[in-house]
Amino acid sequence: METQRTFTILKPDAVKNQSIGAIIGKIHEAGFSIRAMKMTRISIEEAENFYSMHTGKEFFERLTQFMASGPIVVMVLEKSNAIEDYRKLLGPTDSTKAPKGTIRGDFGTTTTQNAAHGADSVENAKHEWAFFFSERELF
Ligand code: 3AN
Repeated sequence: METQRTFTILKPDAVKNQSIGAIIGKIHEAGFSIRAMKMTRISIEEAENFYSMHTGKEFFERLTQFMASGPIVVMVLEKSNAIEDYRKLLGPTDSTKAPKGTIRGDFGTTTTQNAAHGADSVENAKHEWAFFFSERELF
């Protein structure tokens, strides 16, 4: 299987709970290498844009307010089959249904506060990391 890249956000809950070290450890243990990483933040408008596919849904305001509520850590991860394997490592969207051993099972608490985001396709991953990283920040 050829090498693939994915994009992840460690969400404000993970940073606030001091879980980012453990999550990065789990990411490394699962065989991903980190090709870009930074701590940053997004505005509510940027969060609305990032999650525009969920505009109008019952949880949209909660989600965008939460994503803009504090620092986040953004990363580009590389591995064979990275998109699918990282989503498996994340577990399901609802943290309460995520098995132990997954990132959301171990570090998330709800459906909104679910510790991390993972891109769902190669195209979306590239689009998402291009918003956060310049060429010189990608390795
Ligand atoms: P995933 O991140 O598992 O791919 P998406 O893309 O469907 O899930 O949803 C994006 C984000 O929106 C989720 N990570 C979660 O924080 C939030 N979200 C999705 N569905 C719900 C829901 N029913 N209630 C609350 N928040 C939700």
